[in-house]
Amino acid sequence: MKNIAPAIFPPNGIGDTKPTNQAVLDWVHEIGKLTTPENIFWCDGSERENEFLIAESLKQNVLIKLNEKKVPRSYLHRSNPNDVARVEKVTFICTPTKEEAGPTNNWSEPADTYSKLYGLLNGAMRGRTMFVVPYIMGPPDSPLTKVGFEITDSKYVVLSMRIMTRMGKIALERLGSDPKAEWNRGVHSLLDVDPERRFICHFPQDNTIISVGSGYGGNVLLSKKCLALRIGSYLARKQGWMAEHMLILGVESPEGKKHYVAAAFPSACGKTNFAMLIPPAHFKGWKVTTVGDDIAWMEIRSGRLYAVNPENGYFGVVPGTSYKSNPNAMKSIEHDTLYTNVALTDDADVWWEGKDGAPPEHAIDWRGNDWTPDSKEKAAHPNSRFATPMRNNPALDPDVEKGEGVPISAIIFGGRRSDTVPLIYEAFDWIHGVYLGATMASETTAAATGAVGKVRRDPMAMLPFCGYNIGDYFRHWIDIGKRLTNPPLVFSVNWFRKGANGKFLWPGFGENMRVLEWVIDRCEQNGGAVKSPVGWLPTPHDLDLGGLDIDHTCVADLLGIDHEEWQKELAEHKMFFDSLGGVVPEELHKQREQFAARFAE
Ligand code: GTP
Ligand code: SPV
Ligand code: MN
Repeated sequence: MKNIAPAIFPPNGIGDTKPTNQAVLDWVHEIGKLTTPENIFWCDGSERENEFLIAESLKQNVLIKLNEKKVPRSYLHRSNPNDVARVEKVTFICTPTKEEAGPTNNWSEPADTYSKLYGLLNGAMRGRTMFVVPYIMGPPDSPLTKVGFEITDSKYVVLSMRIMTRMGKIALERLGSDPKAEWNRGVHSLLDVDPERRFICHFPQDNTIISVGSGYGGNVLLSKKCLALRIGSYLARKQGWMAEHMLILGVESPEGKKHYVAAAFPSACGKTNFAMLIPPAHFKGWKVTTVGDDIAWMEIRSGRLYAVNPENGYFGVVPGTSYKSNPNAMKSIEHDTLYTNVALTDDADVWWEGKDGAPPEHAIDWRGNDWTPDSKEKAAHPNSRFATPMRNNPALDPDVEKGEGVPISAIIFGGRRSDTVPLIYEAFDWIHGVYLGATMASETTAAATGAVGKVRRDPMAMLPFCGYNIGDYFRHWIDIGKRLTNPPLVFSVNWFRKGANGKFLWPGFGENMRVLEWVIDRCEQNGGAVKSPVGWLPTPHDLDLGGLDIDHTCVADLLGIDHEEWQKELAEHKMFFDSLGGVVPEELHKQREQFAARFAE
């Protein structure tokens, strides 16, 4: 196997912060014996360590230094062109029985899978450095916070984990020396980045993740989709909380009244953008702040849902990000940012499709080839990403570190739907809301490999991330509702409905404030709505469209319920439930019948 990640040799005082916990030491020893690295590098998260790793990464061309004036302390990484997104078909949930993984997950038998993966890992780090990355997910004083360790042979992973998690000493201190303490074991090796030898496997019953053969984002930053969502959702059900693919935002009215809202949109469907929304000029005095942009961990306190963001940074979609669409994201990624698969300009700046201003006359594209505006290929990969510390965000919510989390007033589900689904509507109650989440669908995006633009059901935006049987997951949502005396209101949104001309009907981005305001009005019990078969629907007068240049017919189309389209939609809900083979709770079947009956009225 070609050594694509040669060892590095730190000076004294770097890479030697060993944990005291014997269980961790034993596990690192075991993986070391298996993978036979040149040396072991124990990360502590310090500035000095980071500088050393960056310098070594520059030497090995893992990173390219960007223009210090234009994007200070920022770097570009190019992944292997065969390795640019999550790969769902090689992502496995390895529970003891297939039934526990359920109908929506790839399942493989744990013992067989361990032995297959150990076979692949055998000698895999020869000539490489094995990094041990301790991290925590969650604010330091939250009861939900989890400790994880990721072993990796990728410097890019270490540098990314430092941005995306609270990494280093903080985790060693939190774990302490109790060998029975709960912590997640993550093993990652690039191997030779061969798609044929790429597997992302989760063993929820062992709190273990093994990922091989990839160097890309959600496949290898094991804190994120693997721990915070797949293993997280499994633990959450067992322990009575929720791990969801949701952004969390705060919204404060001019009168100073503040609400928090969580929203589940599938990958590349607008979470980061919504979480960083800047209200248009018409909404003077309104303020939106970000708690999280991708993942929410929620628990019940005094009958309400409270949410924390387990992450410490944003791993966001780059293309389309501009001062027009998302100024807060632009400010966040102007410095101290690790870019992956964007284009490099001749003055060592970064460029992507949709960035402000004219395209450069010449650039190096994400593959490392010459690019000009006449090139047929895209300069930046559609799933190119930034990793940036959340503290770069000018709109970061002041309570982001609060251990108890923030109280959630509303939950929003939303997908990418060209037709059928209106801009916004509200569920009649919690169980109806669970049904909206369970049946949501979205056109697929570049965030995962495979076809783009195909409508698929993606319950609660968790299809690729639920670490156990989806039927039990629906049941968990229903049970949580029973424990809530003050449940959040539940809404459905669709920023992506298209008109007859094939163009988006809704301007989106900052203008989504108009929809958000209606959500807040509903939470305050003063927003107008009409009862429709799908749920509470605003009329055009209930939405504040002041100062927005949009025609009346567009608004009518955005809020329209087309009975024919909905007949088809309801038939697809049934097909989806049927395809799950009997795991769907009876309450949800009943919701579907009531849905259909309301249309028949
Ligand atoms: P993941 O990081 O993959 O989970 O994605 P995400 O859900 O955070 O999506 P993100 O906010 O990065 O947006 C993905 C794409 O959708 C980008 O190309 C955005 O420009 C586009 N987008 C986001 N919000 C809107 C919107 O309100 N309207 C339209 N038309 N496009 C949007
Ligand atoms: C997603 O696909 O939902 C992401 C990007 O947030 S990744 O971390 O690659 O999963
Ligand atoms: Mn995501």
